[in-house]
This record gives sequence, structure tokens and C-alpha cells, in this order.
Amino acid sequence: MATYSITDFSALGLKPTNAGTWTGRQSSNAGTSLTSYSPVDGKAIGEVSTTTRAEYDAALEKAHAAFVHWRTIPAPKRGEYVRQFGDVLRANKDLLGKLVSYEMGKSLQEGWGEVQEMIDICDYAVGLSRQLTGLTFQSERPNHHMMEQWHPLGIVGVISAFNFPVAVWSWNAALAWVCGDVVVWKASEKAPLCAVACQHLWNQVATSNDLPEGISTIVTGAVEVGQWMTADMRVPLVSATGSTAMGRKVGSVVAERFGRSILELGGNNAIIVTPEADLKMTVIGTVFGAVGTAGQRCTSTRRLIVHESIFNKVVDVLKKAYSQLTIGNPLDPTVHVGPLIDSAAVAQYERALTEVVREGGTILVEGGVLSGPGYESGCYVKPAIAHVENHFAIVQHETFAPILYLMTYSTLEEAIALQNRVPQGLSSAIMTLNMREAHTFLSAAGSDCGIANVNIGTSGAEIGGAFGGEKETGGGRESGSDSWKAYMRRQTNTLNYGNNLPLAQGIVFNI
Ligand code: UN1
Repeated sequence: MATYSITDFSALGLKPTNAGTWTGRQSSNAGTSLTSYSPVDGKAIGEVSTTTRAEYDAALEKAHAAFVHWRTIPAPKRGEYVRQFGDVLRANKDLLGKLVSYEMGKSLQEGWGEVQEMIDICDYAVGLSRQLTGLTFQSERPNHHMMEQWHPLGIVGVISAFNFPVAVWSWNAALAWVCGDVVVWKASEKAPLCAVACQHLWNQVATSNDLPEGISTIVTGAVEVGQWMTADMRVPLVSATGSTAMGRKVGSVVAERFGRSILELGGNNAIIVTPEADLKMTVIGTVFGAVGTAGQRCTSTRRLIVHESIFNKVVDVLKKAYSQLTIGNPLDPTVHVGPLIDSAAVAQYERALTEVVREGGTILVEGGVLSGPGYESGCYVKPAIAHVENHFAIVQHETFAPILYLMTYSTLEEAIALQNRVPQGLSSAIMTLNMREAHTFLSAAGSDCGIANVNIGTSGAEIGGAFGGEKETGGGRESGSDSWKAYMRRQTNTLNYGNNLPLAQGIVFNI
């Protein structure tokens, strides 16, 4: 068996230690540190120092000072720095993709894909930097101009999850930067080296352009660091990606202080497979959706709602496809499925499979934790398929693991109702070549999700569209379309260039 080991991350700003690991120590703080374990081999692969409260406060002050300068730079010029950042990412795509894959465990193809997503959002943000447009309005008063302008907010706090350890930050950061904001990033404590690497790559742009520190800052640590940020009046916008439970807390604490939040939380994404589906496309979309990132995307396909007339056929093709999946070291570019993030995730996976059976489900493709050579970390699991009912408690719950729940329907209305009958509302899809079915699914009476696709799976959204979902997914939108507006404040301007001061609504006020 070939070995795929990583030898040198120094180009990403990580320093080798004598213990054969990597250090991304950010400060002189030699106190507490956070160890990063790779789910690939179970090894401690590096450590970073955690941010103390005093360091956090100093970082916020530095970020604010940077903002005061950054907001005066014309947006297209800020876009130019983001363009350069995109180029630095291009030059480091291979290595950063490998680090993502090694630290987080997703397949190398997906690790590279994640870096490509960063490059794409930089390109998008460059164009956007010349398109932060406001409207003008017709004033009811003579010699008056009315318009709206978009101004930066200030410090944008980003809280990101382990599953997209670099891309989700970049969607936020690239947009925030061109909008004139600065970014303080609390990355997942399960993938801290990825954050250090991103900071290092940004620093290259900052240094070569003489930009102040604080346009990009990372703060590291466990949940309390996120709590500081959430409660911090200096952070007008918190963009948080993670579980619904986490988002509920973040959303309420930020709302309490009249801050804004962008919440991108759990999904429970389904694909409806109608009798008029192209089965070959269905298999690709479903299998990538269900097992890609080992089922740890918020967009992962969790449920397949299959017309009863084709159920057996669909089960057969899926079984065949699943038997061909390679599970192993994600750094091997031919591997489809890497490990889950840690042993807690493995326990959740096992619990879900037990629950499915307890609630009356039937296992169609057997799961299980893999052991033996290459699987020593204990985090490798077999993608499983179960035949279930949509109302099972475990099916209503998002389990971050490669478990696909199959269920049947008889009418399209019923299929759409099943698709919508979960607490979450992120992504959805229908496989059909029938235009009536497709358009019904996309209509107001169709999918209730933020993302609704036809003849592609639920995962793998492009950055050009707004990304996010409804209900317990949190309602936030990131990335493309007009998501940038969430990173700015709207100002309505009315300017009187006449010789009198007439009041609106015709009010007479003689003095
Ligand atoms: C996530 O899982 O948090 O649509 C983000 C997708 C990716 C992003 C997923 N572009 O699957």
C-alpha cells in the first residue's frame, strides 16, 4: 500500500518541531496551546497557541485601527489586494489543499476543490469591488437629490466549522474586505493549522503592499473565544457556520446587543428521484452528495425520496456504486472517502445507525467502523444506506456522517411535502427530465430550502449564488448574489440644493 505522507508545510507558514509536528504559534504566549490531530493517521500534527482574553482585546483594537485606514481605501483598490490574495492562493493551491485534506480528512480532490472555491470567491469579490451599487430615488421636494450609499460595517467576526476549514472563511473575508470591513476569524479548534496557513498567505499580500496588521486576524481557542466575539459590541456582524445548537446561541446573543448575524447552520438535504429521472445522473449526484467529505458537508445528501415504482432499481444501482467506493487515506488522490473528523463523530455515526434500526428502519448497505492497516486512527467508517420513514427522530436530525436515508413516495406533492417536513431548510434537489415536475419543485409551492436544484445533487454549490437556507438553517446568505449587502450598512441621503427648506409630506412650519 502506497503511503501518502506530508513532509513540508513550511511554505504555508507552519514551522516544523523536533517532535515531527508543525507549529503555528501566533504569539509569544507560551501558555496554553491547542493540539491539532489528523483524523487521517490519528497523530498530533501540530499545535497553535490559544488566544487569551487580553490578546483578544488587543487584537480587536488592532483590527479597529486597521478598519479606520482600510475604509478610506477605494473599494476597487481593496479589490486589487483581494486579487493578489487570489493569486497567492493559486500558487499555493496544491499545498493548502493537502493541508486541508490532512488536517480535516476530506479527500484530496475535495481539498483542492475547497481552495479553488477560495480562488473563485476572490475573483468574484474583485469584480464586486466595482459594483457595490446603491439606488437613487425621485424626491417629492424640488431641488432635492435622494440616494442610498453602502458603507462598511467595521469588524466582521467569522466563526467557522471544521468541515470547510478554509473556504467558508474566504467567502466571508473576500466580500468583507472589498466592502471595507476587516475580519477577525475564530476558526474551528479541530482545524487550527488551516487558519494559520490562511493568515500566513494573507500576510504575504499585506506585507508586500505595506498594509497594516489587523485587516485579517485569527483568534484561536475553544468555545469561549467565540463567546467573547458574539457578545462584543465592537463586532457589528458575526457570521457563524456550524450546528443549529451553536447558531441558536450566537443568534440570540448577537441580537440581544442589536448586532447582526449571518447564520449558516445545519441541513437535512434531500433529493427527490422521480420515475422520469436519469438514473446515471441520479447515482453521481446522490453518491457524491452522501459520501463526499464523508457526509460532513452542511449540504450533504441525507435523504433520498424515491418514487415507489423505481425504488428497487434505485437501491440496486446505489448498492453497486457503494461497493466501488474506496475508503482510505484521503491524500491518495484516487480515494473517494476519507475519515470522519474524530472519535466523537464516529460515535455519532454509530449511534445514528443503532437508532435507525431501533426506530424500525432497514439497513440496505451495511455500515461499520473500519480497522486494520491504514485505519489506525479509528475514524474511518463505511458509508451506509438505510430504508426509513421520514418521521423517525433520527432522520429529522442532522448526523454529520455518510448515512443515506431512503424513503418512498407515490405523488409528487407527497414527495415535496416529505422533502420539506424537516426542521432544516438548506439544500434540496429533484432528479427528473419532466419539466412539469422540475418547475413544480422550484415553484413557491415546491422546495422550502435556500437552495433547490434540478438534475444535480444537494452539495457542491457554486460561489456565484447566495448560499444559505431557511428554518433551522438560520436564514443567512453568504457568497454570491447580493449577499455583500449584509457586510455593509445602508445610508439614505437626501440632499437639498435649493434656496428653501421645504418639509416632506407638505407640512407647513412657519417660523
Ligand atoms: C458547508 O458544508 O458548510 O455547496 C459548505 C457546498 C460547498 C460548501 C459547503 N460549496 O457543498
